[in-house]
Amino acid sequence: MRTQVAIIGAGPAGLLLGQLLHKAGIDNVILERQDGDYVLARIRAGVIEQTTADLLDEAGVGARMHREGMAHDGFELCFNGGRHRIDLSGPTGGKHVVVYGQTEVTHDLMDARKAAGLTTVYHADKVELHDFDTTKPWVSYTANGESQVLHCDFIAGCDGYHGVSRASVPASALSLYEKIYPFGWLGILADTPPVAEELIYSNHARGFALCSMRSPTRTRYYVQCSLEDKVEQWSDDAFWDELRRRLDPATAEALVTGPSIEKSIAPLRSFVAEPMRFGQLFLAGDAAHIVPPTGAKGLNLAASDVRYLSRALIEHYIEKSEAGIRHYSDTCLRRVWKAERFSWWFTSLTHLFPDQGAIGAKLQQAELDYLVHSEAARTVMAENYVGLPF
Ligand code: RFL
Ligand code: PHB
Repeated sequence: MRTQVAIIGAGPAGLLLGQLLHKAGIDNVILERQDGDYVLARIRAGVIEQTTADLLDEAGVGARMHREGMAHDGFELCFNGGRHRIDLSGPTGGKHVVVYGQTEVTHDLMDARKAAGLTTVYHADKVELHDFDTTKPWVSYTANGESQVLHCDFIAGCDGYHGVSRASVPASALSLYEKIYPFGWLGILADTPPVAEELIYSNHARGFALCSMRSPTRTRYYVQCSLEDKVEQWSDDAFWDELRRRLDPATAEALVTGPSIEKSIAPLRSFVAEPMRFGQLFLAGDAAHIVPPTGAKGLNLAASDVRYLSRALIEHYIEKSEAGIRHYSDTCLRRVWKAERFSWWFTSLTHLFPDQGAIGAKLQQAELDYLVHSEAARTVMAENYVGLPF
């Protein structure tokens, strides 16, 4: 088989890239290790930045997001027993975010890919990348037990943190930056009405909590937990009790609980691999960088890489210019590092760190108090939360 761009991974990064390239008349094939249902079953991101929403529109897959997604122009910070609103649209000239699950984005992209008749090979096993330091790269894999070869001009590594793409690059060509946080997030999904109209990020002496949602009837809540915790140890009742303890009394009182329909623990990590291009191989999304979820930047960063990469490839094929390809890594990384900084800072401000001591807690309280009472600080928060401009 031959294609112009071989895309490894059918997560949001790979699917969105495939759709944008297809719209520009560039042929692409996606190789995915899992099946579509597995990809759709992963409950992950919930907050879409305006620029990501614009890109989904550009790819022609934004209609359902506009219909069913919930535009939020603020969120709340909870600390010291009270809730304080951070306005997003005032300080940013009317920008907002859209609360719409990653599962739904992926669904919309899969539907569009199917409707366009584009090739996605699910259950692609033993994917290996070859000769990407030449102009004739190729990918080998097995499908239905048979060995296959995909010849291409470029390879887009959109296969997440544990994928094969970054692992195929010689270690000596990579610089890795990593921070592992000493806690995780225990998340649950429930068919209950959201406790408030907007998201609530809570700093509490027992640890961080987040009240998020997927729809007016479906909620997504998180509590900071120990890395040693196992999901099975957390009954629904234990989760709800812990969440209530970490909210202010009025919010705790208003919380509607119910049986969980999903429960999982995610570790928190900051990670960047530099550069993001090796000859004809490009890394995009979680394959190149991870942020802790506080601030909801992961999916949005994946979309921003894909925006740069699709434009670079369109420039190459249509305008016969190599400038976008040459600058891809540097351009992405400038934006990546700013999102890394924001996600690290927001995590540091809201979580309980084992070594922070009494002084650490007091310093967090002082910064939160400053944040909600300073227009300058609120503007910095809003500008980063809605997504920095391109
Ligand atoms: P993905 O989604 O991991 O997809 C990679 C795909 O590649 C496949 N793959 C392979 N295919 C072929 N061969 C191989 N050898 C392969 N190895 C892997 C995988 O099966 C998979 O289908 O990466 P992508 O596309 O870069 O997308 C990144 C986002 O998924 C991620 O950044 C976000 O989910 C992060 N995130 C959030 N981001 C936000 O923007 N807003 C949020 O509110 C938000 N909340 C979250 C999050 C991530 C979380 N977890 C669980 C890590 C909340 C949580 C709890
Ligand atoms: C979510 O709804 O899953 C979510 C929302 C905001 C975040 C992280 C996750 O900062």
